[in-house]
Amino acid sequence: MDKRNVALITGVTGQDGSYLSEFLLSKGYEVHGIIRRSSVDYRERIAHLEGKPNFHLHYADMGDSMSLVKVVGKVLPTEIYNLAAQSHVQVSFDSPEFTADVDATGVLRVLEAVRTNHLEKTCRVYQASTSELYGKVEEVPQNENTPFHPYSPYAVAKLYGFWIIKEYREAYNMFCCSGILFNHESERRGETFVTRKITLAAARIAQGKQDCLYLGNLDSLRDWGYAKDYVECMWLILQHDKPEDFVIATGVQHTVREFATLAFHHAGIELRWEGEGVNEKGIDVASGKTVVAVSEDFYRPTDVVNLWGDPTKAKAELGWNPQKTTFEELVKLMVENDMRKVAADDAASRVRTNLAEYLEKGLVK
Ligand code: NAP
Ligand code: F7E
Repeated sequence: MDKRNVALITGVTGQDGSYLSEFLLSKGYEVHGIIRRSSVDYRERIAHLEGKPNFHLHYADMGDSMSLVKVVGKVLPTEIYNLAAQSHVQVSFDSPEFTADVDATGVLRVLEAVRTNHLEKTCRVYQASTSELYGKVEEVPQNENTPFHPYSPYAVAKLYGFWIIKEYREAYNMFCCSGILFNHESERRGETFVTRKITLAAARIAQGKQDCLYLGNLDSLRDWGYAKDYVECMWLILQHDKPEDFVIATGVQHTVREFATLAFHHAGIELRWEGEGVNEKGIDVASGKTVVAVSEDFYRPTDVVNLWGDPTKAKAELGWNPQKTTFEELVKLMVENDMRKVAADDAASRVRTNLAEYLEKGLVK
């Protein structure tokens, strides 16, 4: 049995990769991450980790098998966390082929890199699966036995990832598992996902730097948790005595409208909702101004509207607490973070200002 604790994280620069790196370093792991070449050399979410003795980065790409085989052979990981993905559902409608290559075939490439290096017996693999597999839901709430009904190119690609992990577990007796994670958010969430888009806009509107926030489907229901709590579960899944798949969720559901109402409240703006569908508006009770409006630009060709996870198995078998950070605490911490960021108005936030203007005009989804 290999007693070393060496983790390889794909997607290390993402929201989850950055929290997972911190978590594994605190547990004494040697942590390796793969990065892809970018014209910008600043990796905001992991900048504070770069240069630490147990933290190492390697160039590779999920679309390039040889690069993955080489990194796995060099690092000889005892655990791989496959988090890399084109993770934006809306973008998967614009770039479906790229999404399939990275999110579906990419998983196969990681598994084959393990086999090519003969690490099947010593290296455990975690796959970042998703509640999007339930898609056009066939049951509410969703658990490990709920049938899948993927409803976007992203979800279809992730379904391949889920099944190829299961196949390699059975065919080659590998310890590989999927965490079926419901939406999880944080101060580090990408700025075009709905929660962060809302908290950033609420902070900007409260500070007079933006007039209105445009959103799509306000009725969409999500089970939102805190990313920092969820990365612990990824690790617990790989420490379990047998390789199994787990639903990771809070067990609590809210609409996009509820998230926005609470976020604006924490930014000091009380909202009143008027109208329906594309004509619905969120009005600032104090000023009477419309600060939230609906734009069809943010409607999806097919939208997943009723996600609600049942974390009973993770609670019972992994001892994980799904309510460590509540919905109310999550929204508050995200808004407080963005209030500080917007107020700082440094060079970095000026770049974000441009993005916020793009978001406001519906140019970036
Ligand atoms: P994220 O912030 O979008 O991060 C995605 C990561 O994947 C980034 O590090 C990105 O690198 C990397 N990546 C993308 N394409 C790549 C490629 N071709 N080669 C190498 N790296 C590539 O996503 P996240 O929110 O942390 O989510 C982590 C994983 O969990 C993803 O697989 C996502 O699909 C899945 N998931 C997320 C949620 C959620 O609510 N957050 C829920 C369920 C499942 P760059 O920085 O270079 O772009
Ligand atoms: O959308 C609605 C939108 O983009 C949530 C990824 O991490 O979680 C994430 O995917 C809901 C959808 O996340 C806007 O139509 C309304 O119904 O924040 P989102 P997502 O699509 O749920 C899953 C679990 C993953 O696996 C993914 O990687 O909000 N919505 N108005 C909007 N969404 C966006 N982005 N922007 C809007 O203006």
